[in-house]
Amino acid sequence: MQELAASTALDYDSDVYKDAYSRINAIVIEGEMEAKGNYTQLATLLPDSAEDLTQLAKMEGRHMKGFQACGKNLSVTPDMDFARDYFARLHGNFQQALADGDVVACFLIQSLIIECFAIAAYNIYIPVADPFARKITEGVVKDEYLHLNFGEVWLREHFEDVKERLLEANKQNLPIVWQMLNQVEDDAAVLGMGKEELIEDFMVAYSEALSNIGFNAREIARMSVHGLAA
Ligand code: Y39
Ligand code: FE
Ligand code: FE
Ligand code: FE
Repeated sequence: MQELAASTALDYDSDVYKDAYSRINAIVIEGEMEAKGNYTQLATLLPDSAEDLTQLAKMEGRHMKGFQACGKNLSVTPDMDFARDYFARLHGNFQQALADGDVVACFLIQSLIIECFAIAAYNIYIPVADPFARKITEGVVKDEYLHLNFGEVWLREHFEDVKERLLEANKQNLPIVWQMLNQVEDDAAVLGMGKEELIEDFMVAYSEALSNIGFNAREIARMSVHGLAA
């Protein structure tokens, strides 16, 4: 019921809403575009999974187009310069991992951290989205669970070999997500998305993923605490 109250109170046509949307929509478009690039590049490191990864990349490209349509539908111009800066650190870390041939860090950054961020953001957005964007986002979030699952399966299959590297990469990248969340807290609130709900949804998805990969409860707690050091 809370969602209903929030969504009826939102004025999708107001300048305040559109201004916040110009940044959040841009972040999502940029994120989808980078996700497409990340899976395409990851395919070059993993010939055995190249076909699957190329399929994921195609899905990300479709997501990007869907969210571009959401902005157009509200007559909003996405602030892509803001969005590029927003993703710069994760982008840099992914590119570094790629250059190092560090598949584990690549998976952690894209398939665990970024996918969980997307899942949290889209789940929290759906109940407060305009009807056009809601339909698009409902379709997209289903795909994001598949992407997260792909990373989980790969990492689980190599768990003993990748465990230490995952711990390090988590420590390096999880704090960045919290900083990113803090950065758009006010814009998200204008769209009816609460920061605490976002954090909760992220942590549920992220800890479930870590558990599926093979970490125990204490390890997951320790990894989560590193995120709080933001
Ligand atoms: O795998 C994917 O499709 C991920 C790229 C997309 C990330 C989207 C990030 C959304 C953050 C929105 C922040 C709202 C508070
Ligand atoms: Fe409710
Ligand atoms: Fe996506
Ligand atoms: Fe994805």
